[in-house]
Amino acid sequence: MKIFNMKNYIRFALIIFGINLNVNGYAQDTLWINTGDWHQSQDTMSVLRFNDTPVFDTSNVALNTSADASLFLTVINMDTEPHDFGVDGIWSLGVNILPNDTTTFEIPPMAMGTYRYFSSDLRGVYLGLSGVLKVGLNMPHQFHWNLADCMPERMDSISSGGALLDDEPYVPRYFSINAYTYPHTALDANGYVSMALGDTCTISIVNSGMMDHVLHFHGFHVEYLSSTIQTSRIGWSKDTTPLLQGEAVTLLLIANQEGMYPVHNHNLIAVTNSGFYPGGMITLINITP
Ligand SMILES: [Cu+2]
Repeated sequence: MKIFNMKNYIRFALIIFGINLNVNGYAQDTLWINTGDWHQSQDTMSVLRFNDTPVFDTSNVALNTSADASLFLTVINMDTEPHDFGVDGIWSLGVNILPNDTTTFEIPPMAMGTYRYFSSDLRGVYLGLSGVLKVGLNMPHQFHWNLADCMPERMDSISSGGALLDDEPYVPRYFSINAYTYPHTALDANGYVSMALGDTCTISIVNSGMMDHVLHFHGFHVEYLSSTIQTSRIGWSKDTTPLLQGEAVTLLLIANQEGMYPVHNHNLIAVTNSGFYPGGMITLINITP
């Protein structure tokens, strides 16, 4: 039996509390795959989330690691079905995490930027197992927007073990940022950008949806620091950022003026909740003196 020395004990304690620790050139983190309900307008959907505790939270947790170290990730599957796991464009493992089982694997060091981590199986894709992985972002102010589009009929069918229902056209009814839809996006401390004049932040965006999305910034131009798909945009300064399906980008925002400014999806359907405007993918940038 292995002797449990103090260093291991501290490391173990930190893992239990979901704290990301960098010891001896590598980092560790733990994700729980939790099941729960997601309430939107008149719909309640059974969904899956990656959380940093065994308690269901409506938003997938954002992972944060440094650029020069491996990340040892432990995933605990509380779902009734097995799930795979991968990071877009970087690595896809033959990982299969059985129900009520735990798997630990290594994500090798990656370049600075934002990446998507996710499960690619049907339940994972449609019920919400997709999150933001931030690598080497050192800005004191950091925000993230995990974009999703949701069609309750398909989700209900998959959730109950049924077919994908892809004979019918894909008509999502909800469009969310970190699983919040406007006006509730203002309650999301990870997504609602609140800073003082002169501050600078990064915004890590992942498109976890089944369609492309385009975000329009009012008041600011943002600079592309990274992209997993449209790499030719790195260094561009734009007020409109298209995100292809599955894409992850890092934007730099400099708060060079005061006031409250909206950021919204340029597709008018995506700024509705169940067909009613305004809703969906709208959030705010609030810059105080
Ligand atoms: Cu606009």
